Amino acid sequence: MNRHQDSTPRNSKAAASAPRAGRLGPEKPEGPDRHGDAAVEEARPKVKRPPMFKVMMLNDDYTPMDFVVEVLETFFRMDREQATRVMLTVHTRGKAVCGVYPQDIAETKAAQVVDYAREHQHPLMCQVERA
Ligand code: TYC
Repeated sequence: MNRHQDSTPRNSKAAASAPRAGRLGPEKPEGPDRHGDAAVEEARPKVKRPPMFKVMMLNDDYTPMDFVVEVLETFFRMDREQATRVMLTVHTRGKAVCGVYPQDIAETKAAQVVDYAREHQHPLMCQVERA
């Protein structure tokens, strides 16, 4: 029998709460985390959020404003208004954050933007910085 034919629910509530004899002996009915007289600590799940990275867009004197707006809409899922605001921030202040992502996604986005700009002969640049 393969696992698709097996009708036993593997992660069902019933299976999860069924009494079972573990390393510390069978559960006694005196409370959810007590095994006899031993207080047992809940295992803490070892999950951490990944470090985040900002994709920054840099100003230059040559890339057309409407091209930058199109890039922000396409690669960073901004609407026209948001994209225009971010483009103008880059234009006036030199750089601005386009998005914050885990490192591999931030680096892929930055590379995609630069490749796309080069395909259109624009010098637009992005940087990735630890958030
Ligand atoms: N400074 C550019 C211009 O005047 C516009 C521009 C905005 C370029 C943002 C790059 O990341 C940029 N055409």
